[in-house]
Amino acid sequence: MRKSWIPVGILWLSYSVLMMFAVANFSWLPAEWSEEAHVVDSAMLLLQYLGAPVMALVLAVMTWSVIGWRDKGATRQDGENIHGHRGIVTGWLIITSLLAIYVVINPGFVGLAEIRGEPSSDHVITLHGQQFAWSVEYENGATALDELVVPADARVRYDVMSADVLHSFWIPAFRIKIDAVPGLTTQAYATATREGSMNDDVNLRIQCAELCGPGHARMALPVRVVSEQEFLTYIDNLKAGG
Ligand SMILES: [Cu+2]
Repeated sequence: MRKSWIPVGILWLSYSVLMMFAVANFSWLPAEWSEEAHVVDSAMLLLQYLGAPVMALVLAVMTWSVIGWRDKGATRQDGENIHGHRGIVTGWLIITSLLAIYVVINPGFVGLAEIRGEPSSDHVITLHGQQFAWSVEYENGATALDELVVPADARVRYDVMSADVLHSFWIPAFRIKIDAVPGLTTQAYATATREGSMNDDVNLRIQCAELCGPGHARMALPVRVVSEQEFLTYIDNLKAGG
């Protein structure tokens, strides 16, 4: 038994290296359209790096259970009892606790401070969620139901409200998400980095991210990022027309 930890160790190391190589070289994350997105993406990346050796250990033990610890048919009895090992248990607790505390602080607190620590904004846009649609209210009072238009290179504060049940305001391309809670106004910040629309990237949309009823999956609204000047013209026209 003791000797088989050598192949398990080799498998663990190999799987870890392989997985970390995959994390480093392949990105499964969608394109970033906001300044805040990199904070979330780098947190995701860090968690993948930290998770790789853990998953590798599980896979290594599983692989060796199939190959090395296979019951060759000689016995049909319970295996040897394994009793606790104080050193392993203590070490495991200390290491995992330290890791957990580390990720709570960074990227947890540090990332949150970077995304929403600075309460200033160039524009405020209010989003009203209700089963099963979003309506947009701009700072001049103009409202829209067909799309959300936001200025590029400007920090926008999104005030989010709900008229009925819990919803969640989420723009995947911006990597921002905040619950829409009846009776409360919740806030999120995002600074769009370039112009574009849902035709360029399907993630450039508001998507409800809190199961709110049968129409939940369709509770989406296209997002269009335009220049600041275009944005101001748009909301002026919207007000004049509406
Ligand atoms: Cu929903």
